[in-house]
Amino acid sequence: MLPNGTSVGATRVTADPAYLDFTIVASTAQVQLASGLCAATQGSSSPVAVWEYTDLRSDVRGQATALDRAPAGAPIRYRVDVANAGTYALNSIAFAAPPSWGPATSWTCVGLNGATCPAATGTGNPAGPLALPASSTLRYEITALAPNPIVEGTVLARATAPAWTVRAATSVNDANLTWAGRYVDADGDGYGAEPMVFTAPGDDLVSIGGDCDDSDPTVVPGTAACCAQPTDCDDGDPCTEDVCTAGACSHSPTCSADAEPDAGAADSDPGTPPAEPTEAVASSDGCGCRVAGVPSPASSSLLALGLAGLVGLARIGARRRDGRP
Ligand SMILES: [Ca+2]
Ligand SMILES: [Ca+2]
Repeated sequence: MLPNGTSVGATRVTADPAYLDFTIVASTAQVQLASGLCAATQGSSSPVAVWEYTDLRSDVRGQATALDRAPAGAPIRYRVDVANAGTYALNSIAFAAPPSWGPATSWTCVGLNGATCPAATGTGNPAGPLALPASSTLRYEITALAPNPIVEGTVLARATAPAWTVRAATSVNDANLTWAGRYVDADGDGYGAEPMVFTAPGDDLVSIGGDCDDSDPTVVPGTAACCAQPTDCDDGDPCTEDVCTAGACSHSPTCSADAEPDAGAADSDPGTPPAEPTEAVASSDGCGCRVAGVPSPASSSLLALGLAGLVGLARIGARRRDGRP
């Protein structure tokens, strides 16, 4: 509160560093620097020539933290704290923290230690200018969608004090977050679980996926328990086809074994003979198919040999009945 007849003027001097030049007109005045030191007193009505000035030191610090990992296209969150760690209240703090891969979708803001958010919530990228009392913090929690398909990305959170302040060495204008596509490897076998996630760096991340069981380090891609290709599924049976689908092996006969036709079922086309069932059979040269009830080529040959033998025996018997040797 100023007594009657007192006025205070301030002029910004654009030197390097810039400073504020105060002029005080008062019958009784005491000029006290923000540092707390008394600069001058005046007991008359003459203006106080204030030739001393103090640097307006600022110490704005930004910090960025990733909060989520998510597959392509899913929401992820990151937190950005903007703190005024200095001893003066500051306004006009420039602020932005946009994702490089696309705009944020929404944000929330909480004021800590006396700070007041410009708004509690918002859409898109949050932005300054911000006003912060000394030793206070604004905490933003920002939501964006992970890129789809996943690409590498960055978040540059930048909080900059007004240009007429002198930045303290402890100021942190820029806080960077880097994001990339990685797989989470929970069992430490070097292979991560699918799907790939968009994530900040972490010790449990790897660049190779495909782990069918990320709780068991003995299950890794390239084995029958976690196949990557059909050769991982070889069961040694030449009459089955080995298939790898989504990390799991299956084995199907190389010939389809259709069920016998239902005797009670009506034939929709009497002129068409019912399909003959087939089955897989092993042969010396691999695996083949034959129609059920019809001898395979191999068994037909054996039958022919057997019939030939029977004919030979009949002829021998006939000769004996004739008295011939
Ligand atoms: Ca693993
Ligand atoms: Ca595993």
